[in-house]
Amino acid sequence: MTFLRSLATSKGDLSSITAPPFILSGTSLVEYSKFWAELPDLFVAPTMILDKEERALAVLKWFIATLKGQYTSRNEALGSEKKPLNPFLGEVFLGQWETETEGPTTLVSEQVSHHPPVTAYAIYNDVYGIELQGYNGQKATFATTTLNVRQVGHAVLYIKKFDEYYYITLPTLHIEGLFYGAPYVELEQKTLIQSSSGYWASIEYSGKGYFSGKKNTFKAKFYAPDEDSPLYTISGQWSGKSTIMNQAKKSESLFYDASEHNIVPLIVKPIEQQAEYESRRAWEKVAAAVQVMDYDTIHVEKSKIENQQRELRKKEREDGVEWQRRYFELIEDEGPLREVAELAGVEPDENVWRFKRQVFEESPDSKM
Ligand code: HCR
Repeated sequence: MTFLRSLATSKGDLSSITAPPFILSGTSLVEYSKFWAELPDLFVAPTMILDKEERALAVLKWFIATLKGQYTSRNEALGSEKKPLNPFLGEVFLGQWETETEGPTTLVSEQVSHHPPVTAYAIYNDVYGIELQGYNGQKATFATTTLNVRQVGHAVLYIKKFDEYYYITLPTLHIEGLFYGAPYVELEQKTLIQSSSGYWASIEYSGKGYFSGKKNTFKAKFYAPDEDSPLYTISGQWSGKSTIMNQAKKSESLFYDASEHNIVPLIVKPIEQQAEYESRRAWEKVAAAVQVMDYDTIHVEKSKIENQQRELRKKEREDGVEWQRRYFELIEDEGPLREVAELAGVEPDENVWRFKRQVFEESPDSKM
């Protein structure tokens, strides 16, 4: 009950929620950017497709494939959703996927704001010339026993060979099962994926019982530029199987089957080689205490980090300086991104977090 009360008074800031220890995770939210590219073959697949329509469909397939990791992986691995550690300003998470066919795919994720919390990320593969950049924060509201979470931010996928952008909005979600101490995520409302080529898709989510008796279901409509009727409709479970229907031919076939794809583990530097602002090194003692449910140590070690951060902010205020983000900068949103957002009918953000790739590549952090 104390926990539910803390949710009710959290005022939209997820970081202020005090969760009971059995719902705590030893993983920081800054790590969650990795869920975008745990299937590197699907991430790079669109770069090899010459036909615009087929390429936009491959982007849609990759996006659907990312959802299982993003929204159900903690449940599958740990039995329920957990409250991730609340990243501190300047916390960085770095890693690389290395596969024989796709070569290296690099991840750079950084906490660029603490109040409100915002994580920015860049994921790129130079062998295939593809890059994803994005940022997200969350706004939460609590209703009876459900936590509603609206995601703020967006992701943009860029394919170099075709100079093509895909503007991706993020789904709203809610956390169920809180009353029983077994939280899980359900997606709701929709995602838009708008390509600069004009092709676009709208994906509508629902939980168990709305579209069908199954959980994690979606219905997507895929449109050609300036068309009102969809070329394809895709439906099924994003954590399982989905099928695609060609609307003209009325023919149906398999679109995606999550059980046929295994995630590629991200390679992260050993903790001893990480800088002190890298996530797993910074949270090492808290994560170890979470593992063995040593609540006193969790509290002591978390407080050390929080106090250190408070001291840093105080010093910055005294010196009249602002924290310098390492690998991202806030820039005015101009050019192609603004255009794709407008094509998607989405109000473009005034400012967006952009990856400073050169700064990253010239830093020791980029050496794996
Ligand atoms: C809502 C959530 C934190 C935010 C997580 C986000 C939205 C972060 C960006 C990723 O790209 C996608 C993503 C996936 C997660 O599913 C989502 C988290 C699920 C739970 C967590 C809450 C803060 C946890 C609250 C837990 C209860 C027990 C208080």
